[in-house]
Amino acid sequence: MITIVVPTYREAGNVANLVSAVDVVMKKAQLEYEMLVVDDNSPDDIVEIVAGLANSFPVRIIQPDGRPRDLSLSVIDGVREAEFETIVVMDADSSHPAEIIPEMLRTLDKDRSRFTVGSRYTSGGGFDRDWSLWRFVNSSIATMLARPLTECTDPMSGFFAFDRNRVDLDKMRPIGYKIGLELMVRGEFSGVNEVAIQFKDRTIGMSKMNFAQQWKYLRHLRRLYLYRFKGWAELVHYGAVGASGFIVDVVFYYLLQFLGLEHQIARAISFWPAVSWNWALNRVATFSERQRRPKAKQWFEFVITCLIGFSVNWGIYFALTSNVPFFDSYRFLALVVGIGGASLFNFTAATLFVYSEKRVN
Ligand SMILES: Nc1nc2c(ncn2[C@@H]2O[C@H](COP(=O)(O)OP(=O)(O)OP(=O)(O)O)[C@@H](O)[C@H]2O)c(=O)[nH]1
Ligand SMILES: [Mg+2]
Repeated sequence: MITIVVPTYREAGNVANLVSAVDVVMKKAQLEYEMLVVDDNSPDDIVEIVAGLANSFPVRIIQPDGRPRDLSLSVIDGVREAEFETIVVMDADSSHPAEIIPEMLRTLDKDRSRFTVGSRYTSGGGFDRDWSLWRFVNSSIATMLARPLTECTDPMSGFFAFDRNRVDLDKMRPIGYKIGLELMVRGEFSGVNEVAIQFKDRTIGMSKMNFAQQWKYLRHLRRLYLYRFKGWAELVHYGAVGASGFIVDVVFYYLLQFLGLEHQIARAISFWPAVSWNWALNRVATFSERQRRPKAKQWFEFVITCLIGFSVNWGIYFALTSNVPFFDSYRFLALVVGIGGASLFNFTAATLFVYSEKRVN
């Protein structure tokens, strides 16, 4: 017994084809199922269409209320509402070949602790070749970025099957479209199995893929990296924020001189926008998966640790150049070691003390 969850938005023109295609396949394979259409209150007549189809097929529709329109949340709503433990999720636009469902279910049944994905990139898989170069590059980069998060070759796939008992739905925090990726990373699966699919482009209805969705995808990835790699991801993040803070520092240093200030004064002042920039970015980005603490107090603590960090920086430089002849000849290296030491000190203070140690996920 299987629940097939189909998220829809403006798919009135596709739903009848989908329902009959799936029914043929399931009957032939003698699989009992229900199809649950989760529609985000589309401005079309999908409700009436599904009501008509329900006379001949095991299909029903829900329209969740009171939250913004969202593909991933729709899938989660569908999984919650599903009658059966075995879940298949697929798109409504016939991009996903219904014929593959029985094979996906067989694969899932071999080991129900694993997540099963309909994959375009595993051997035997593929997609319509009339993609523009732009779309192809876009999709390849998006896929590559997610690869380190899972063992799946097609982490972007929206066609998958799993056992609902393996997922704590309250822990899912997707942003945007990639609910499959979210489930693979945060679900309690022992691994991923792939079944080859030929992906077809939609022929009816309009695409909802746009720049806003791609931006959301990057935000989602960032969140998943922080979840999966925790302290290491924070360290890399912290380094990138530090590098951007260096640019802020330099820009202010020159800008203030351009406005007529002495260079020593400019140097003393430019520290403040830079340190505040770093504090803010670390708050909203690097440590975004941790509980928020009061702003003013945290800013103050951040500044204090940076000042101590600077003493560490300067101390290392001083000690190396006065005691080690090598570093006295190559002072720039002493400067680099100093910055490295101070960064580690700052990161340690930030991770243990300035930003809460409590994670929200
Ligand atoms: N419930 C719900 N479903 C959505 C939403 N956005 C898209 N969908 C559905 O999710 C599935 C995938 O969306 P698509 O628009 O096909 O996205 P795509 O496959 O990446 O792009 P195209 O096929 O080129 O349009 C389809 O069944 C859509 O109807 C949404 O905000 N809410
Ligand atoms: Mg599609």
